[in-house]
Amino acid sequence: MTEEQMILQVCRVFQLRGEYRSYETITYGHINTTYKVYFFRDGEIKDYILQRVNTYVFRNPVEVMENTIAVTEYIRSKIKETGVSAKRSVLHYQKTAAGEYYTIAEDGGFWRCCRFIDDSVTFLNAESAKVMEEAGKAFGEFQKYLADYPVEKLHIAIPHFHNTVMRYETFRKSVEADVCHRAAEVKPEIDQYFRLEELATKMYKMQRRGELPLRVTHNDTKCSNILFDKDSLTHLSVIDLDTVMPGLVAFDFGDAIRSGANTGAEDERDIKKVSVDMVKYEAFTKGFVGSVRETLTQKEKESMALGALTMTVECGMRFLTDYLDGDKYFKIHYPDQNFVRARCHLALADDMIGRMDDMEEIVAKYCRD
Ligand code: GN1
Ligand code: MG
Repeated sequence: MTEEQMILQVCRVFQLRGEYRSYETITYGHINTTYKVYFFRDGEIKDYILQRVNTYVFRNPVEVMENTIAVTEYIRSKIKETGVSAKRSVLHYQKTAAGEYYTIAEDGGFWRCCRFIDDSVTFLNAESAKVMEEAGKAFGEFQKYLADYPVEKLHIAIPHFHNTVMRYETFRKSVEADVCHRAAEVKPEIDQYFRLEELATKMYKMQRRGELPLRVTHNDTKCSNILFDKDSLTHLSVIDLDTVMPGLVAFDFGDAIRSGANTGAEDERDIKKVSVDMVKYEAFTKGFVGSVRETLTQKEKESMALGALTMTVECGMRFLTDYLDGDKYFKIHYPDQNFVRARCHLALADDMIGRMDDMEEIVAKYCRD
């Protein structure tokens, strides 16, 4: 069966009606495989997003879907309470004839499907400060909508996801096992990650001591996980709810800065191009902190900038771990991409360390306003 036949078969399981036109592959995500499919119905094009969930990463995809639907519906009802239409602010997942939000296809794949939100766009890198401020609002509001969500009802999609201490343990094991014989050639980078260990595990240890509260967080707050209106660039919906779990608010703040405020690409080879864009940093802070500041404790406010550094080191170290393991986790588009990503994150972390005082001051400013 060709890829296209497979896709069409899955579309039919999700009861998509009309005349199938075409599909395209969306290459933004590093984990799941995503397609956009076009149908023609009632005189117009209807488009949908079809995803094959990565079951190597998500060992229990049924639970991931339960979380996703529960959170989606919770947010939908919160938005409706405000009297605003939720049509373009939350995803609408398709059901199979059996009433399920997923199907296991002939290829053994775990598939899900949702409507494409009309006139929406997403960005790999926040293209402007305006987009970053909107991104901040999107994740801040997401946090607010879920503030009273019953945490105990959430499945833990990936245990220890942002447990930086555990991530270091895994990294250490991969360095020792060195299954692909790559450790020698990347020794300087390995050493640098170990030098950052104390600083990068500080936040997790604060949480363990009970100094920072667990909240319902998104945990993967890349700019590409937000849909924006293509004309006004205002935020519409937060997407990719696979990792919604209890977490620290600084994880969500921090990962957005790691991904959205880097002056270079996530896999920038020329590390001279890598630094924190402080205009974008401030724009995101304004949007995010502006939405959540009333709910934050003093310690949480103080942990935001450290969250950016923590997420940068942790994510970079995960890329390096995967490089050492033989690129099993993150999708790569060229052979040493995980290594390049890891080296880029070291440069970004280094720049953040130099700017920590300014980063903290900017958060403090928006906490006061
Ligand atoms: C992955 O699925 P995607 O591409 O949004 C990863 C995140 C990383 C990110 C780095 C489940 O996110 O944790 O921060 O890549 N997701 C998972 O770009 O591991
Ligand atoms: Mg994801």
